[in-house]
Amino acid sequence: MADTFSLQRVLETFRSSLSENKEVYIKYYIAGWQELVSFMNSLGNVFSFISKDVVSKIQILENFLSGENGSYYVTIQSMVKYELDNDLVDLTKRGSHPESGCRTLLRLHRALLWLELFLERLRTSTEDGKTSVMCSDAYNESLAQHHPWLIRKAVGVAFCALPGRDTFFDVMNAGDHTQVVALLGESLPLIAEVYQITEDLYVKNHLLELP
Ligand code: 1PW
Repeated sequence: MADTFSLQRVLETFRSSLSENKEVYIKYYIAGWQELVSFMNSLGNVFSFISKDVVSKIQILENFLSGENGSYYVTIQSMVKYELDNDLVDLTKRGSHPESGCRTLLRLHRALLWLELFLERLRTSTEDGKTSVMCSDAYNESLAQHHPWLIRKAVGVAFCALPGRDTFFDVMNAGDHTQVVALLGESLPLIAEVYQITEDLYVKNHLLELP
């Protein structure tokens, strides 16, 4: 995978993650996150503690996918069924399965909502829009509720160090600003669809509060 970020590739991976019958392929879901990690890394060192956690979550899921039970981890749907049917998920407190696929993916799923809200703000922002404000508003509306005080503080500090809107658009590597906005308009419904499918699945199986 190239280490220069490209918004186009994020779009492509999320598009590939949806199967014909609307299941979500874990392989592409984590490939999408991999792209986002390379994006965070290009924003500078303040983001490394954030990307480190995402990288370790990606790694856990990759290990399941390439492990002996990998065939059960092809889609989020098959993973949820397999782990629940075989009691592989700590449902109320962390115990013998502290790093189940279900709880690991839930962390990325929550973060995906943040990303969706943030990119939507970026897409509709005006020239004087502040990325740090867009980022923290999106964060407060989503992921922050799941983070303890200390993490919220650290994340807030990282946001303050975000580059401005122009740099952001450049780093996305998708042409001039109008083209970036158009591509965001194309990507967001896809990201939102993947998010919603996962959300519905987790609601149905009572998995939204996994410890
Ligand atoms: C500029 C756009 C970047 C969008 C990327 C969004 C990624 C957000 C990840 C925030 C991670 C903060 C530090 C880690 C916190 C973990 O404790 C937490 N992980 C996540 C992904 O929220 C919860 O994982 P845990 O501790 O229950 O294993």
